[in-house]
Amino acid sequence: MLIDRAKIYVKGGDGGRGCVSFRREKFVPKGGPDGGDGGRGGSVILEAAAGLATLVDFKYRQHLRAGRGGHGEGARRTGRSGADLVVPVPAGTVVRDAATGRLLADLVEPGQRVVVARGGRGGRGNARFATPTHRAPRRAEPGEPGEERWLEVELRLLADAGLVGLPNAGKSTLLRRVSSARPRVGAYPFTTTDPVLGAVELPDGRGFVLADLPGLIEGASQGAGLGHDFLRHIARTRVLIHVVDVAAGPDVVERYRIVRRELQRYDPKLAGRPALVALNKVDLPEGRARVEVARAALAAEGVQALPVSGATGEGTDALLAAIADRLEAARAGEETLPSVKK
Ligand SMILES: Nc1nc2c(ncn2[C@@H]2O[C@H](COP(=O)(O)OP(=O)(O)OP(=O)(O)O)[C@@H](O)[C@H]2O)c(=O)[nH]1
Ligand SMILES: [Mg+2]
Repeated sequence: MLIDRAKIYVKGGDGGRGCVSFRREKFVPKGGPDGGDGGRGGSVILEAAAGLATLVDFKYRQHLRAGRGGHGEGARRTGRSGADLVVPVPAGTVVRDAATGRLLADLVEPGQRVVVARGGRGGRGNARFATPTHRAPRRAEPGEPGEERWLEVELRLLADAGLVGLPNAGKSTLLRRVSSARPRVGAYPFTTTDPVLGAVELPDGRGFVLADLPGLIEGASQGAGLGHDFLRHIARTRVLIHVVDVAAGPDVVERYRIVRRELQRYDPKLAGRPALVALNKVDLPEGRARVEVARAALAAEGVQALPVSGATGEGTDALLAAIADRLEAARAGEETLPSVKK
């Protein structure tokens, strides 16, 4: 199961204590102060890493602490710096301060980093407090404590294209057909509860990541069905593929509209995202009979619809090529990923 949310505690290392010390050398009876500074504490850093797909590690490791700074020593020796703790997270991780909800980072590309808890500064040793009138200070500072806080981390899918549609429309069957992903298929609604990603490769060498998403029902934007949990995930897909079961009844276009309306209610920007309709289950005679009417009606609205069957594979090559074309066009027209919505 995809665990895509976690709450974690992070604490930077405390700074080391400054040292109180006086020089003691042969032939130098009254040595001056030579206590060194404490070392600084390490910071906790989250770094997006390729190859990670979930936040499940945080279930077992909820408290993350960086190393503390070493204490200062005599002969003006500064304490050792505490080690930073670099924690790999999947690309697509959004990081918030749990107390305020403030967005701290949106780690999109592998290698991107954010310091989530700074280490404390080391305290100054007594060597730093010497003045002409006060030559033998016995004063040194304690180290500064490291920053600490609770974070909320959330993983958003970074799929190129997402399969959306009512429950049972055949989204998972389609993903199984066109990729090596193995989402569960069932003859009942809400078989899919967590998104599943599949890598799709076309004969012409093009490829993209396709996400199978949980079914969406009327009222989803208000939380019905799997509601927001589902909708959060499509925030970043570049192209939406509406999977409509043409065999389920004559109101094919209406079934597409229900889903489109919910997407729009959730986030008006989604309505403007490139979309295609897959008229699915054309292997069934009652389905095939409705294809042309539905196609014409959608074409009149400027929506491209293609007949497919996830069960037999009919039409899937043309669908994948159409998705790849749309992706190319979308990529060319956008510099950065669509922004995040909470
Ligand atoms: N005849 C036929 N049946 C299909 C086709 N695609 C899916 N089915 C059947 O439709 C039912 C639902 O398929 P799923 O792929 O689980 O549908 P889904 O859209 O992923 O459903 P949820 O995860 O519940 O939203 C299953 O019984 C499938 O076997 C198709 O192209 N033709
Ligand atoms: Mg499914």
